[in-house]
Amino acid sequence: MQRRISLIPQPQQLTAADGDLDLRLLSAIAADPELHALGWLLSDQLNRGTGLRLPVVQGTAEGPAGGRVLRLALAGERPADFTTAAEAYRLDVAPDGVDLTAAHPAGIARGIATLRQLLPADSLREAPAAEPVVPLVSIVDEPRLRWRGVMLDVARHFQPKDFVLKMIDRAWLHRLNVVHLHLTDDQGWRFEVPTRPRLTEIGSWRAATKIGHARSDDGYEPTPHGGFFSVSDLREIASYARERHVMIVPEINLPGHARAVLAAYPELGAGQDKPVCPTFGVFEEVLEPTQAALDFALEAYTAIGEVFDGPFVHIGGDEVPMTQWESSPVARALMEREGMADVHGVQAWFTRVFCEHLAAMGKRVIGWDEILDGGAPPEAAVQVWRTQAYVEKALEAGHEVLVSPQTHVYFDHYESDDPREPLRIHGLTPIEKVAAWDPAPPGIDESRILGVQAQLWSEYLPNPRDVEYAAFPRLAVLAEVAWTNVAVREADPVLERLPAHLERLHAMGIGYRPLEGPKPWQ
Ligand code: TNX
Repeated sequence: MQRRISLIPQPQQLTAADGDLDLRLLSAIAADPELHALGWLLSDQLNRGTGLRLPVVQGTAEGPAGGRVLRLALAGERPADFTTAAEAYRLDVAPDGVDLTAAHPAGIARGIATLRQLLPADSLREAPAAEPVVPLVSIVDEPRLRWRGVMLDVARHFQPKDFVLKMIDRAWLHRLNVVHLHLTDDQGWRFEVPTRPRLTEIGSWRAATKIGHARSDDGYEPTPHGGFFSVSDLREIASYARERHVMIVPEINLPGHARAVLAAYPELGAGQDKPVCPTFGVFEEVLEPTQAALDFALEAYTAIGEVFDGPFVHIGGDEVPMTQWESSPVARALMEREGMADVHGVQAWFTRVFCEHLAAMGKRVIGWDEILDGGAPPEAAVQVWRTQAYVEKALEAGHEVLVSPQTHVYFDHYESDDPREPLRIHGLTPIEKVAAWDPAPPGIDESRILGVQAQLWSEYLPNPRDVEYAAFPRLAVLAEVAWTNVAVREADPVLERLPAHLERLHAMGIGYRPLEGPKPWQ
């Protein structure tokens, strides 16, 4: 009988043979020069979890003299960055060594993640706790979708740099390739812009007022809150992610959800002075469509686009109330000058200028699906969180689409209707629903679907522990939905592989939600 190998995501093709390879029989990691950094990361991980020490040496076709090796090699014509082909890899574990080959370093990074899952779960600990033994397998793998992401909302509740780095590692282990940082919202501005000091002096802090979302009886105690990433923090996050071939997509959410900006620089808005929001919801304050507001926004996008060298910048654009613009003489004048059909044109004006500016920096824009309401340049990608109708609308208007429906991938929603579940904003997204989901069902042009992304909105997730509990294990299942073709998923359902995977999460110290039901610690 073939032995059971429980990887998540399931590789597209996996053949197992009888027997194991003990990595202690190897002499080195033999890597192409371009792969040395990844080689050392792998060497360090093996060392931490198993005590094994493998030096990284220059790879050759035969490997270094006198021994079996773990080979990391580039082969074939190099595909463009951010394509599924760039993340394809082949992994052979045989009695005479390990061979990991790919056409692009990103594929090697994905193969390393699979290799780490082939090791015993305890090898994912931070202290030597497992034997470095791997089953003999042959894997040929490539993701179904290009963008497989998770969003951290560090705006509603700030989450420290170390937690962001940990989530990058967890994304990597699950062969996710995007961590989207929601850096600004009504409740806080979370990164330093040296030319705009008030953003972090004022905009990153909020007072201890009662948090009352839609419900005022939610039991949440008022707490003061704050924090932000310095430029050095951002640089550290950027290089940590880059080494792991994980793309950071930074979001500066404008022109709505802007109360933290307006608390710092009230002259950019139309209303009276108001503090950084101590409550959650949708607020009517927006940027006024003035040159000063544009200058501010472009300065902020430039700053973030320079730190994160990935191809995308997220401009937000969700839930922008039109009320202030409807009564603003500045907005009225703009509408007349530009011949806008309605007030949604004002948002479209912001979107267009942001796109042009970021395009000049070599970036692509992505925005929430509300950017469709007034129209957006077709090269902007659209992250659809509302209904399937917006997927169709976006595709019809020529956009590529990141699918993130709140019905399936909002992991800030309840996991069951058990009254012992920790307090959540609303919604119900059990893990079975995630596992059964096809993000690009037949009839949709899959080539225009960028991918899928889970959201961890943090109104009700005040610290990393809460975020972890909400994220896992649903995020592991989502990683499979994003990576693995439907037929392969159906042949070996992910929920049956999940119990073995939970041992990995446990070894990594992740406070995940147990499958049998909530065990809130509060
Ligand atoms: C809607 S999704 C929002 C967020 C909230 C979230 C809560 C989106 C683009 N906007 O501002 O945090 O719902 O689930």
